[in-house]
Amino acid sequence: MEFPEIKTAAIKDIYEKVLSGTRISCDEALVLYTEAELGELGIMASHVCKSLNGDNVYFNRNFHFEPTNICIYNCKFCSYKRNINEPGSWEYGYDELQKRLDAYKGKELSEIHIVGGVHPKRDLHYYGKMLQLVKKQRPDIHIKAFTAIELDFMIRKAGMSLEEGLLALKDYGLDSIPGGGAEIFDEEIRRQVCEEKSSSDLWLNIHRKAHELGIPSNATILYGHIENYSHRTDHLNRLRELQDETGGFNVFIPLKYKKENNQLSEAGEVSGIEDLRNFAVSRIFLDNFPHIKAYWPMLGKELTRLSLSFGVDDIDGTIDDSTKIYSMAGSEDKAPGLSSGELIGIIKDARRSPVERDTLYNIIKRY
Ligand code: V47
Ligand code: SF4
Repeated sequence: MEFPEIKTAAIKDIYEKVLSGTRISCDEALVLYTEAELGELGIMASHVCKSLNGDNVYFNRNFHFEPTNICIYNCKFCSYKRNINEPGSWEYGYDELQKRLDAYKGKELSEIHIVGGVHPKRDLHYYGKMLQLVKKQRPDIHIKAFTAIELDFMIRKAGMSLEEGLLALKDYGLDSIPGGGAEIFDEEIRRQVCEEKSSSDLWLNIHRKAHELGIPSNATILYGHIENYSHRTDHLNRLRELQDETGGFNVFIPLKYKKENNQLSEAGEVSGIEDLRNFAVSRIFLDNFPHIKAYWPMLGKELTRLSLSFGVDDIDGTIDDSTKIYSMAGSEDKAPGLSSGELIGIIKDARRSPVERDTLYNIIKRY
């Protein structure tokens, strides 16, 4: 087949593979990162995206509950972490959770996302009771909670094995695991940006075990700091291999590094073009991930709109002023919240079909 609009032979070969549904290699992903024009990436990524999801772009109705920003770790990219009693630290317990749930009484909602710092004094049972509280009040909503890093600590603190801990949390009400804590799997870069954090192998093992026990999960990458394209490709490859093994990942979420108020600020932030490039290569490479999510509180509304032409089919949820991870790192939205009407507007602007979903991508309503 001739592709007159495509410049180089290497890209033409990859283009043919992508159009015929053939998996690309790590070397080919590197070629895409380094040589492909943005337009070429958009065409390939949209092809993969539409072959998996048609015109659908998903969103959900959710809110975030962040129990604490007190954390035993010191990731260099983190703007959020505080020590116990440090100004700006917070701890929200059962009463605050109850208040948040009360505020949603009678309102449409399909998910609560619970994530926070690794508090030195809290174990699995403390958090398990939070899950119980949510399930008691709202048995209808899905609980997506705790990154692999939080899980590792709270399970060890409770003196349990990984399997015992995950099963206990499932009993308490855990439905799925969010994608945070993956950061960057390359051991040398991970050492430089978050040395103390659970290792890459441990992150992957926790997700593997969760999948085996019937707990689905999400995956992320933190990109745009000191890593290079090979590190990103290696990260994607480790995820693709695990997904081949278990099939338990729902969605991949590239998280753009934001530079305010943290120790990596000198790395700066990558451009919007780089964000689009990264969405597209991720979509093309991760052929076994059903969905790619643009997390709008981090990207802003304009880039989120554009990402829909670069392989993205999910723009997360209404969130409702409830996450501080990005606002503290310099995102333009200080109190993130978009109504479902605004989310639908963003999707329609890209001439795609808005679909409200639950956490597992079951369709709730088409607009
Ligand atoms: O692991 C921390 C990231 C993650 C910064 O699963 C930063 O649906 C950018 O994982 N700049 C936690 N990113 C959030 C997360 C997440 C978010 C939305 C949806 C889902 C999901 C998961 O936030 C951390 C880290 O990678 N992060 N600091 C920063 N300065
Ligand atoms: Fe703690 Fe998470 Fe911040 Fe790392 S990114 S310091 S684990 S809150």
